[in-house]
Amino acid sequence: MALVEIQVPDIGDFDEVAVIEVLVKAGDQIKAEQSLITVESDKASMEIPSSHAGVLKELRVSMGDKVRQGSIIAVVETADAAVAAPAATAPAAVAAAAVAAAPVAAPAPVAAPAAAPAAAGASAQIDIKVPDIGDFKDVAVIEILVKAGDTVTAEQSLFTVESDKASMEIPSPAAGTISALTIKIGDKVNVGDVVGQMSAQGAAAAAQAPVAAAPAAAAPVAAAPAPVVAAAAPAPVAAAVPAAAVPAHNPTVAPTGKLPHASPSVRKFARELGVPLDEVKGSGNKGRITAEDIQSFTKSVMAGAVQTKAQAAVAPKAAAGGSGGAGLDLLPWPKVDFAKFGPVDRKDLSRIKKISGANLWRNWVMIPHVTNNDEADITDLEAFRVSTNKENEKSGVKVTMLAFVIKAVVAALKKFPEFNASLDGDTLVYKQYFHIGFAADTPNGLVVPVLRDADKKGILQISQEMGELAKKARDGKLGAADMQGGCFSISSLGGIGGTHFTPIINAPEVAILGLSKGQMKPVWDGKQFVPRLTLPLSLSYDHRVIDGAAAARFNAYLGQVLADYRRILL
Ligand code: CAO
Repeated sequence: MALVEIQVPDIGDFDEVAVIEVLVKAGDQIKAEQSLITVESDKASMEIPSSHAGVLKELRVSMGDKVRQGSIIAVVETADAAVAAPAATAPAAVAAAAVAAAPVAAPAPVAAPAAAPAAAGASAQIDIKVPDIGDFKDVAVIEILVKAGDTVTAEQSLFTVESDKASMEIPSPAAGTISALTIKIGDKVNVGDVVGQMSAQGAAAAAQAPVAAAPAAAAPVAAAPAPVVAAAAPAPVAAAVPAAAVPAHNPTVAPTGKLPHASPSVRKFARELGVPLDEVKGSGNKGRITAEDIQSFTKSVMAGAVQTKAQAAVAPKAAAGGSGGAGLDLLPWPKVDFAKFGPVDRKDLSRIKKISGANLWRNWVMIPHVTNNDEADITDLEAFRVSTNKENEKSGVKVTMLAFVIKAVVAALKKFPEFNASLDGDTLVYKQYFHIGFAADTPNGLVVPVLRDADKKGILQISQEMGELAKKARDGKLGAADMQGGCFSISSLGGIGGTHFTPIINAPEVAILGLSKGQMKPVWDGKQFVPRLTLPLSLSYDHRVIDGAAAARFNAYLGQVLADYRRILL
């Protein structure tokens, strides 16, 4: 047994890189060369493998940490005491190091011209060769970004190769015109392979002569390709989705021109499942696509909730109207130069708005929403609330109608358990706990903290915890755990106004209650109109799970409980 510190290997010219994925946890049994973390600079992403097999005793980094060459990532207990070699020099580390070794702004051309050097200003036919790509052998071509006849600039990416640890784009050795590319997707290439020819423009072609003369091994490191740039790929990418990533039944989908942001292993995973990466929405840092995103995309496609573009393309078109209902078939978003019509100001959406926006959009598009509107007579409950607050004035805990509604919702969830459930494919998962989320308005946008075990708490405790969670939300201090595990959500706009609205379901929940402003209304009691305080209840439900009649019963029951709170005891 020996404890080995696993260090970040040589990652080339990158000073500090951010940890964007942690792929293992303490206690895991890991193999040599198994990827431990993924790091990313603004120009490259790479997985850092373990140099040793063993049990991961301690993880020294977490998401967002900045690491550099030599930083200790983890401590691994190996079976063999003799293997405690310095981790950074262990062979497994070399893979990542080799990939990262290229300075991104590599100025030197990467291919050796086959012909004699051309005079400056003239053009010359040169071979396009695979440059020094480190220790990799037989790397697969996964994307071809240009074609014969294309005019390219020096260093423009021509094609992408991928090993199991990294992806890299191979840049053009010079500015000029591509004469031929002799590779196809799936081909395996090695350093020095001639993969095409180009007519290089004068000075650039001439400038390559010295490189041609140099033996391959002596080629400057700077001539190596830049690792793949994920979201921020500067090079024009003509066909970002590897053809292999597009399902076989997808002959008509054109490349998107944007490289999906994902690590090599996730790309590989996507290809294995036939998932078109450019259709997957990334939930990771900077929109990065994770393995979980691939899994949920696959599940959604299998459940019929989502169609790939390929499926949409082959779906029959409706006789009238064009769309068969398969793809959304929408017009492009209007592009307007607003400044033409008056002065404007631009402000980026907040981080919370971006995240909640993406979630709201998905939920709105994927869930067939229906909203049932009803009203509850809360005259007596309001009187009780006011007197409770008077009695508890000194406690500092203010009870609002929302606390009563939370408790009443729990009673309704117990009576109608399918509202306390989530869809998992074709299965409904019934929860035996009652965690209620409530939408909180914050200066930075909407968040939904979750009040746990509402069934086990009284109104005062619910009010107090809700106040604490709402304060945490407004101060931007909610942690991920504060917002997870919800069964049902409530969006209360009652303190602001409105009569009814359609709240958007917070997936994977199946229903959400919207509260609008309680108003005095004349209500007919059989003999006369009497003033009653009525609370509007808007219940949006997932119609795949809940029938309209069940929703109407749930909302009516909720109204009855709020009208006479003693019903909770029945
Ligand atoms: N009808 C009439 N008055 C109401 C009411 C209702 N349904 N609900 C609350 N009120 C009153 C409260 O009694 C309180 O009155 P006083 O100031 O006179 O005591 C006032 O409105 C403010 O209440 P509150 O908002 O502080 O407390 P709350 O418990 O009702 O709500 C919270 C807490 C965090 C949910 C709320 O502050 C909030 O953020 N609401 C916005 C939620 C939101 O944005 N939803 C939209 C999501 S979809 O975009």
